[in-house]
Amino acid sequence: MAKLERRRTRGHASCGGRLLAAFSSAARAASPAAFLAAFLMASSAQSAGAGLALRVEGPDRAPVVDAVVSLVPIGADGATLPGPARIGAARATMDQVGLAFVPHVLAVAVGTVVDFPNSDQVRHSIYSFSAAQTFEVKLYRGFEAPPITFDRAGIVVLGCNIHDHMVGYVYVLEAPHFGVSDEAGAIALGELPPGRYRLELRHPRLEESVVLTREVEVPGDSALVLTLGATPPPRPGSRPDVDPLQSLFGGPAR
Ligand SMILES: [Cu+2]
Repeated sequence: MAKLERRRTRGHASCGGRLLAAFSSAARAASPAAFLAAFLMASSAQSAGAGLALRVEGPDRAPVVDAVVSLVPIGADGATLPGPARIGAARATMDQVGLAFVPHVLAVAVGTVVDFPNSDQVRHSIYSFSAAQTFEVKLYRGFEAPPITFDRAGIVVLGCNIHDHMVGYVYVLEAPHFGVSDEAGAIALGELPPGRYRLELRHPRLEESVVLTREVEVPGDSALVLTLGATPPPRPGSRPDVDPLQSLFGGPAR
């Protein structure tokens, strides 16, 4: 078990600029006691192979969904290396299904083109005020929205002007390896080149985008359990404030 370094960035609602720049300039938590419970512990199971299977869980060992984990290689001098652009993952989709963004949390590499289809029968009007990508697509259905290129690292918070409960997140990352934990808390990062990596974990419902970090060795650390010291609150909007049928037949009601 290792206590991990943790740093804070500004709140994600106003988080702008490049994440890495924000990280490097971010002061350490001013009040460590405030986050005494929010440190990350890890245990590793040794086995051969260069794959890395992660599981994110809370202090009660329950799986934690929506955690964003990224890995950046560490060079011989201890500095992190710029990650190569992801090959074959330059396009991603953030759908809208049942008055919710699907997936709730999307992680992409810088430069990824994201499509925003609307699979609902009702029209959505989506927007982001986040500095990393400010945009608005007014009322639309189906595939009417133009794709958006996310070319700045940062956290982009999505909303809908019609349905206030709708919230989604796009994490735009400069790391070459990353994933988002599923309902089982699992992230499969697949095969990684041997070496040391800086693992960073973020969660949209960890206060002020606390960034939890630790070092990982590949091969060696083939299966890691990342245990949060606090359980993130449940997803917002999991209980829509609008009945889909009411919205469908009554127009775009709130
Ligand atoms: Cu909507």
